[in-house]
Amino acid sequence: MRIPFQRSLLVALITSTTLLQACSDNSEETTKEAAAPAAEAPATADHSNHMNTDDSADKPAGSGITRSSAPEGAAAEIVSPANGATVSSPVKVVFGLEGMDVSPAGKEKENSGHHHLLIDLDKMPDMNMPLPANDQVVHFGKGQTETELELEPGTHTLQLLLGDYRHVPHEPAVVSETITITVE
Ligand SMILES: [Cu+2]
Repeated sequence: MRIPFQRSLLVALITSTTLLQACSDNSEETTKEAAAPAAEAPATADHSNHMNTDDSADKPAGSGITRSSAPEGAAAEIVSPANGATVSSPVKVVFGLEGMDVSPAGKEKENSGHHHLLIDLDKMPDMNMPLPANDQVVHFGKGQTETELELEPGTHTLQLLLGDYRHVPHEPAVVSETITITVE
């Protein structure tokens, strides 16, 4: 009369381990392409192909991730340009990070992460999964601390969001304030 409870627990464990591995595989792929965010799209597509036996599990897999913890007082800041500045394109953006170290994606290291620049992004991405890579969420997975941005004339918002070695934001999220700049 014993219920095979342990077996179902085992299955659940194996399933979640497999999903986690799938996600870290993806992180490694994106790491290599980190300097060229556009190239990350195929990697993302690969990821879903990978998982096509289990598509419905995509979301639970994301929310099952344990976020790396950020130490108290950790802060990201856009050092330059200043909030409200009028600049010309290309815009040099300098990233600042306090209380943590910048380290490249793909390598696990405590209290560290790499920068992501959120450009004209209205809604924060899901913090419980690896950040997407697109024109508005730019990864600096090599551990870069500045960039040159081509921006159209007009006003733009910029914000930094730190991600861990898997491109997952920390808990609590290390984000800068949003700055608004005008490009001439
Ligand atoms: Cu990233």
